[in-house]
Amino acid sequence: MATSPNLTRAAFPKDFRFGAATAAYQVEGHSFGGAGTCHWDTFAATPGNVLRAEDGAIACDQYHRYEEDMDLLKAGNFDAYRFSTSWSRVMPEGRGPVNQEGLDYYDRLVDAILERGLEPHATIYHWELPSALSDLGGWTHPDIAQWFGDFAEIIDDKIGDRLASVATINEPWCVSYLSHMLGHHAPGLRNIRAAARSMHHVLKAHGEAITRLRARGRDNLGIVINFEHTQPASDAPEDIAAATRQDAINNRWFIEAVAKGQYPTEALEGLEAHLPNGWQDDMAAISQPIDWLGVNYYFRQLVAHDATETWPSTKPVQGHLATTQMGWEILPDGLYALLMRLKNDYVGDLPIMVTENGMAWDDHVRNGIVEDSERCAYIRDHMGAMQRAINDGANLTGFFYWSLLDNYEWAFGYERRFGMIHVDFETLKRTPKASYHMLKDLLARS
Ligand code: IFM
Repeated sequence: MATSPNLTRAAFPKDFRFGAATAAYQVEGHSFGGAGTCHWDTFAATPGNVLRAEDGAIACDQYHRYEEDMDLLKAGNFDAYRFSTSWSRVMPEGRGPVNQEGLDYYDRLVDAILERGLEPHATIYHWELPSALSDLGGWTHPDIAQWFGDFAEIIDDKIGDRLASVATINEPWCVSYLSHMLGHHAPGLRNIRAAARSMHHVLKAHGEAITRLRARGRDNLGIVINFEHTQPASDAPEDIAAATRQDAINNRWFIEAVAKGQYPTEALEGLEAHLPNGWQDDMAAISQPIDWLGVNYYFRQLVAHDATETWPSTKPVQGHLATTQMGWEILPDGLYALLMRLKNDYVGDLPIMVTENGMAWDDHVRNGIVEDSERCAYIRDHMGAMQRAINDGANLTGFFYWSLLDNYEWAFGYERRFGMIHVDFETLKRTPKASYHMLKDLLARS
């Protein structure tokens, strides 16, 4: 793999935007501003689900400190901020009454972004499903696409006229399969029927939101999908087949639905029996045109066949590559391969933004400094992969580092630090890390 030590802004197209990303529940502080409870509150309160049973009640307190955070972003020479809007903050019951205080927060946040000459990029749903909807079955409920469409319109009414881009959903695989089949995220189910339904309903919700926002004249609409670089753990035919199944479920299911209006055969073989009746009728709305695609990429995953498991009978295998604090194997070439695969097999010249890429590390502040050289190398190498993809014809228009701040890393609580800015979770003091300073230098305009 070629390393890219000397990349600067000038090595990217003129209009390429560099930003940093966060998500509402991970940074805002869910106990502030009249937010209702969400399924992450209840999931975290269940012993064993989340490290130290931590939740998002305070998080980084961005609800009160967003001005300071936007100042840091601006001072770092970034162009854009990617944030999400919390469903349970805006609609504490999920449907019906709006919490005006919660909605007004996003108004202030967007103004603060714009006042600094930055672009606001919003994601409507990044995982805090209101408990009232979760209690009704959440993403398995047949009406959730309509509920989500209503929420999307409320967000659009308030801030839609000022957004550089809007993503409907963040990481539909995590919303559905990770949360309903593997049980790692809220609501913590391990049920193939719930998984299949949520995998379809989350896409149906995406389609519903696109239909409604398009009808309002919006032309900056997309979805953010996460991908891994899936490889077989060996040359054995059963491991190759297992990797193909995992690729179909984790990588192809969502992009194939959005780009082609179909689901991959290798995934349907296990899931079709559990999809809602008439699912085929939804595929046209799911695959209606979007204006851009968001790509989240972090790691390579080796996969082996596991005969002791029910379908899809796969198991993850640890490879030999260097890993992050998450145990994720680092492979920048996987990002290059993904961007070229998306161009060649799915979206052609549709604009793509890398909406998340970054790494967790056990960072510490020493004498006021956080030396995160591993993260600096990770960022440079992944930027190098992006640049090579652009040179080879990928229409990549932006990159958002995940994350602006250390924050609530879901089932891992506050232990896993992805930020380019360190957060002391006792005092909430922000300390820019070496990676922030590296990016600041690299992004300085000459
Ligand atoms: O923190 C998450 C984020 O919420 C979604 N994408 C992956 C990140 C790191 O795990």
